[in-house]
Amino acid sequence: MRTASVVWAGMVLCSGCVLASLAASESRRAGHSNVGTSVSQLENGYQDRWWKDAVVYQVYPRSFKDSNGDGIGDLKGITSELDYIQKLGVSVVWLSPHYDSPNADNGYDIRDYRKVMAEFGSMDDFDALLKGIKQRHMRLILDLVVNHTSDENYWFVESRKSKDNPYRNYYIWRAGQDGGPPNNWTSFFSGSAWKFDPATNEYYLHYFADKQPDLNWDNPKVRQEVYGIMKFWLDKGVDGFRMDVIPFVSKVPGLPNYPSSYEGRVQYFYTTGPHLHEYLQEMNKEVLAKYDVMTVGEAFGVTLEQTPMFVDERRHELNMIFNFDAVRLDQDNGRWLGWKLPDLKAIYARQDRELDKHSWNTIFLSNHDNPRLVSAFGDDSATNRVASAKLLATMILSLKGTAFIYQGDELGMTNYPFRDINEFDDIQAKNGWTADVLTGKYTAGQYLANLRKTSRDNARTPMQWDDTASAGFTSAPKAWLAVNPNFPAINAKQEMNDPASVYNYYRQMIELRKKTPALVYGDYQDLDPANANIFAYTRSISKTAYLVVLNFSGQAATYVLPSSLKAGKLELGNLGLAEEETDRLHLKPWEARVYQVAHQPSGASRY
Ligand code: TEU
Ligand code: CA
Repeated sequence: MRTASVVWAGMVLCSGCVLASLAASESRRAGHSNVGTSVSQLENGYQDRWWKDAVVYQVYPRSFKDSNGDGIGDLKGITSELDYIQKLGVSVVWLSPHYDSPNADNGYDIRDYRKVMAEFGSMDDFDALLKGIKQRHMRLILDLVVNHTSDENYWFVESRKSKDNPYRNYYIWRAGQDGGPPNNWTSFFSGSAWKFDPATNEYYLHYFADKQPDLNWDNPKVRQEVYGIMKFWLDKGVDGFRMDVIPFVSKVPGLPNYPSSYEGRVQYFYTTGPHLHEYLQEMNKEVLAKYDVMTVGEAFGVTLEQTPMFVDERRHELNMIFNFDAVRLDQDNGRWLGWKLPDLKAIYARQDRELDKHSWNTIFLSNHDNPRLVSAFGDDSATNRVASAKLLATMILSLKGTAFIYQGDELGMTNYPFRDINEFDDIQAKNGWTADVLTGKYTAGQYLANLRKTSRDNARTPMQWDDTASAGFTSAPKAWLAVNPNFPAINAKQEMNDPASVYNYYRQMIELRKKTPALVYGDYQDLDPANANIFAYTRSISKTAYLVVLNFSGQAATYVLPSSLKAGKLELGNLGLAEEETDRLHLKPWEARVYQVAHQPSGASRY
C-alpha cells in the first residue's frame, strides 16, 4: 500500500496544471477577485473555479443557534459559531432567508428584501456575520427568493388595491372562470394555485402558500427590481446566491390548463415558460457577470437532460443547479416509497453523461426541505447510524459536483419521532392535513407515517450543540420547534471531543477532498452499476486515480475489483484502517473506503 502512494505522489508532481490550479484557487481563497483574471484549465478540460472545489454548508438560521433566549435562532447565534463551521473545513456558507418576513413559510415569503428579519437581528448583525465569515477566509451566499414575495410586501399591498394601481402588473391577476379559479393549476402546499381577492374581484397566482403571490417576471420593471436587490447584497460583499425555484419565473403564456399528464408533477409544467433562459441571461449580463460570484439555482422540475441549458458556461446563466432526482428518489409526489441503490447510481451516471466539461452541478442529498440525510439514505438505528452517516459523507464528498452539507448532518442528526400533527410547524404538513386527512383521502395514521419519513420539519429541529437543556440551542424554556430527544447522545460538543465521531470524519473527508483535485474534477466511472449493495467508482484525472467503495448495507460484503484495477494506499475509511487488500475487499456493514488506485504499468487511466 505504501509504495503505491509514492508512485501517486510522483505523478502529482508531474501534473503541473493540477498544482497550478490549486495555487490559483488558494490565492482566490485569500480574497482576490476572479473577475478579469485568467482561469486555468485542467488536463481533462475542466476549468478550475473556486465554486467548483467549494464545500458548501447550509445554515437554516431559525434552527442554528439562539443568542438572546427567545427560542429562535438568529444571526448573532451564527456568528458565535463561525469557528465551529470553519473547523469543519467548509469554504462557503449558504444562509437560508434572513430577510424581513411574516414567516408564513419560514422566511421564504419576503416582506422587505433590504431588511433583516427582526427575529434574526439587525443589519449590523448581518454585517458582523459577513465580516466574521470573510475573516475566516470563507464565503457567504444568500438565498434569493424572487419567484414570489410575501403578500405583505409593499408591492403586493399596492397591487391588490386596484386594477389600475402602478404595481398591479407586478403580480399575476386574472378573472375567475365559471365561478372558480382561472385554470387548473395547483399549489405545492395543497389546493388551487389561485386565491380570490375580493378588493378587485380577481384571483392572484401563488405556486406556494396563498401568502406567497408569484411575481410577474414578464414585467421588465419586476426584473429590474430583482437585479437591484441582488446588487444591494452583492455590493455588501456577499459571494452569490442560491436561487429559490428559479425555473418557475417564466409563466406559460395564456396560462392554459396543464395537460393531465402533469397531474401530481406540476413542477415539470411550471418550468416550461418560454422566457426562462432569456431572463437568466439578462440577469447574468446585468448583474452576475460584474461580480466574482457563485450561483446555484434550485431547479425543482428540471431534468438532468435539461441541466446544461442552465449551467453550460458558454450560455452565461447559472453555475450549477439542484436537481431533485436523487434527493427525492424515495418519494413519488410526496408519498414515501423507499429506494434502491442501483437507481441512485443511475442518477449519478446520468448526471455525468448529460454534463460535459463545460457544465457543472451539485451533489447533495439533504436540505431544509427534506428529511435527515442519515435517516433517508443511511440507517439511523443505534447500530448503524454512525457508520452510515460517515459513508454518506464519503459519497457526497467524492462525487463530481460542488458538495452541499446541511447543518446537523455533520453530526449524524436524525429524523424526529413525530406522533401528532400538532408537533409540526411546516405549512406544507399542516395544509396537507386539511386537504388529505380531513377530506378522508388518507387516515391520520397513514398521513403521519408518511410525514415521519418525508416531512421538512425533520430537518428543521434545532441544531444539537451539547447535552444541556434544549441541546444548548437556546436558553428559553422552549425552542420554536421541538429538539430531537436524542440530543444527549448526538451533539456537537460530544462529537468534537470524540476522534471517531461523524463530525471528525466529515472534517477528514472535507480535508481529503480539498487537497485532491481528482475527487473534485476527476472523470467518474461506476465500476458495477447493477450491484444492489456496493457502490464502487473511480475518480481520475491525468494519471492519478482514486477508488471509492461503499457498502450500502447492514451486512458484511465482499467486493472483487475488476482485474484491471488494484487498490493502493487507503486514504480514508469510516471504520478505521482495514487489512491490506488490493483486489478482494472484505467490507463490514456500512463500510466506506477511499483508496488511491495503484499505478498500472500499462498506464491505463480508465478501468
Ligand atoms: O422549495 C421548493 C420546492 O418546490 C420544494 O422543495 C418544496 O419545499 C416542496 O417540498 C415541494 O414538494 C423552495 C424552498 O426551498 C422551500 O423551503 C420553500 O417553501 C419553497 O421554495 C417556496 O419558497
Ligand atoms: Ca433569538
